[in-house]
Amino acid sequence: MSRLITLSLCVLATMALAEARVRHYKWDVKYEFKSPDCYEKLAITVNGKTPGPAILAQQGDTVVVEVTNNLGTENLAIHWHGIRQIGSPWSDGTGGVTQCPILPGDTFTYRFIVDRAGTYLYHAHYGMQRGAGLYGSIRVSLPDGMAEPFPYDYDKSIILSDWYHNSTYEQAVGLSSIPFGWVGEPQSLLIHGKGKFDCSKLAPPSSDPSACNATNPECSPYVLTVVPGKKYRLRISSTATLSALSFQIEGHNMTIVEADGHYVEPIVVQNLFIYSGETYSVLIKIDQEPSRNYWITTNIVGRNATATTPPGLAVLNYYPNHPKRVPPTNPPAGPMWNDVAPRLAQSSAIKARQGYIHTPPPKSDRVIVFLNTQNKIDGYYHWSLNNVSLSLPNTPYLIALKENLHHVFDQRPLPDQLPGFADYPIYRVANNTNATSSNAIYRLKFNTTVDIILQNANSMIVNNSETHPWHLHGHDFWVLGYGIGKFDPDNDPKKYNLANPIKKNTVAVHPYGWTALRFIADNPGVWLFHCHVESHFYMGMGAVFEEGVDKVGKLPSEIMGCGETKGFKTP
Ligand SMILES: *[C@@H]1O[C@H](CO)[C@@H](O)[C@H](O)[C@H]1NC(C)=O
Ligand SMILES: *[C@@H]1O[C@H](CO)[C@@H](O)[C@H](O)[C@H]1NC(C)=O
Ligand SMILES: *[C@@H]1O[C@H](CO)[C@@H](O)[C@H](O)[C@H]1NC(C)=O
Ligand SMILES: *[C@@H]1O[C@H](CO)[C@@H](O)[C@H](O)[C@H]1NC(C)=O
Ligand SMILES: *[C@@H]1O[C@H](CO)[C@@H](O)[C@H](O)[C@H]1NC(C)=O
Ligand SMILES: *[C@@H]1O[C@H](CO)[C@@H](O)[C@H](O)[C@H]1NC(C)=O
Ligand SMILES: *[C@@H]1O[C@H](CO)[C@@H](O)[C@H](O)[C@H]1NC(C)=O
Ligand SMILES: *[C@@H]1O[C@H](CO)[C@@H](O)[C@H](O)[C@H]1NC(C)=O
Ligand SMILES: *[C@@H]1O[C@H](CO)[C@@H](O)[C@H](O)[C@H]1NC(C)=O
Ligand SMILES: [Cu+2]
Repeated sequence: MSRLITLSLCVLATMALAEARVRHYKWDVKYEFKSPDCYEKLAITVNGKTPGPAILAQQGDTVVVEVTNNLGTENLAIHWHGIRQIGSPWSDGTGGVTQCPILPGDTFTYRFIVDRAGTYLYHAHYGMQRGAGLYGSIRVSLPDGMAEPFPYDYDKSIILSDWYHNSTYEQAVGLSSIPFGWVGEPQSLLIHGKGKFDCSKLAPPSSDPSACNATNPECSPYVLTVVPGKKYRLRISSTATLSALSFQIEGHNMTIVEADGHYVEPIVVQNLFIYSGETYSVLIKIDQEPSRNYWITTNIVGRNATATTPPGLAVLNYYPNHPKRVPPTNPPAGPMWNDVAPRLAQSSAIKARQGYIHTPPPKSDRVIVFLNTQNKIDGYYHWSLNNVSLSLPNTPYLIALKENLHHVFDQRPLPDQLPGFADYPIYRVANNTNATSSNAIYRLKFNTTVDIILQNANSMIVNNSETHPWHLHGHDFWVLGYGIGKFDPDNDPKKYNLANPIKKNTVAVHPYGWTALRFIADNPGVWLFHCHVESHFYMGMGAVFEEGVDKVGKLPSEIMGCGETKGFKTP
């Protein structure tokens, strides 16, 4: 159970005189031995759990989370994914960008307003910690008296993730070594923190039955008990470190109605494709033969994990059947992992719901084309945007910019387009794969409209281009369009959807494809924009945007204490 204390009730001076509450949480973050897929290893828990406790709040509430770092020897920062942090950019929880990390033994208080109803996430944002299990859901309900545009009887959250047996340290060391040590495919997929690894695959001593115990209740499958005849809203989200996923419920179609906190014009699907950092709500009707249970499955798409990672399995339990009763069928096979077309089609089909359309400005003030490439720097593998791989400075950008510490990062502007982009060969391994590393940032003119074109390319492996889910902090963006091939700056913008584009905070760029986004730089602060694949971001796949930092209020001294800000922290 989460320790939720409603601290105070206060009346907000809004026109409607709505009641806004403070939702106060106290979190103890530590390492514990856990067996989410039957294999015992260290996991980061929040109040003893992974996934951590759900944050439940109502639109307009203030969420206060007092985080104590009991990891012992490791720093910590927690990001509130999808919450824009309007007026509280120092609470974004991005280590190196908006705050110094929380030191072992310290307590840090995040305080922010959840200004829009919807489905969001939280997760660690320091090093590769998310992969150790620190994640959970944030569910923001509508104000009293307001109703969703779709009826349902029950509301449930399911978080999907992938799971590795190696520690995030073993992974990080491999990624930053010569020779390069790739993390490989995950050992398991977890549905709401539960998976099943085949212990018989292990050699001694790991095969010790106490270290991998198939009957450990911690790895019994996740069971969703449902009542026949009812309609369920399932809030599906992914915190996967690497895997792009598809999600299915045997015998049941799903109607997508929400994406990243925005209503979707309903579409019916059999496979929900979901990329790390995305959240969706789907509606399902409990209308099938009621005398049995059904499989809930998730599979890896976009990478060939057929020999390495079994599908994730959970059970849709039709009440009053026994929840442990195994469905009488084999789990249905997922979609073909290497078939990009249905994924691109689903991405393109997600549009804003009629009646809830917020149209984008018809034109942008600036267009940034980000060529996504895999590169080498001094023999080490990296990922880059326009040939620049992001490295974070010791002093977080928000503090450096607000306190005018100009020497702590490279002040030179970065290119809005790679010189020679038009001739760049996106379908093959580039001749010279060397890139540069930089901590320089993009400075956006406040309140201007910015377009981002994500351009995918071949990696350093022949005939390979990966799927990258891109996440923007501090904003939602409109998704204007997708395409396969090289973006054509003269003709492709004519095909943008300006009529009913969905707003999101995370979006995929498909293999060899491009994705066009638009947002308004109207949230004073410093915001990370990055690939949500944990290892890709670790290898530099990101950029930083500054906008209106002069309008940011006084920074709390609790975010200081590292780099050049050591003396700034008042005891
Ligand atoms: C774990 O990491 C080591 C290197 O640190 C590597 O040799 C091994 O293959 C990895 N294990 C798995 C299961 O990927
Ligand atoms: C495996 O887990 C079961 C259920 O908790 C327990 O009874 C059994 O003793 C465990 N086996 C070993 C070898 O630890
Ligand atoms: C799901 O949708 C497919 C395609 O539209 C349809 O053929 C099928 O009958 C539907 N299944 C159920 C259970 O409604
Ligand atoms: C995927 O991997 C499996 C097992 O390693 C292999 O047999 C298969 O050929 C691969 N598929 C493709 C399309 O490369
Ligand atoms: C790429 O980097 C490597 C290692 O730093 C260096 O040896 C090589 O000359 C570089 N190649 C080019 C074309 O600059
Ligand atoms: C890159 O390599 C390809 C194939 O080896 C060659 O055809 C092409 O001329 C090279 N391009 C440049 C710019 O060096
Ligand atoms: C990327 O940067 C490296 C190092 O500065 C340079 O040698 C290379 O030509 C650049 N590549 C492109 C495609 O601009
Ligand atoms: C932002 O720009 C819009 C449209 O140009 C304008 O209406 C609005 O007042 C501006 N807001 C701020 C804070 O400058
Ligand atoms: C890469 O793809 C091209 C075009 O489909 C094909 O001709 C070539 O043989 C492939 N190369 C490898 C190494 O698979
Ligand atoms: Cu990526």
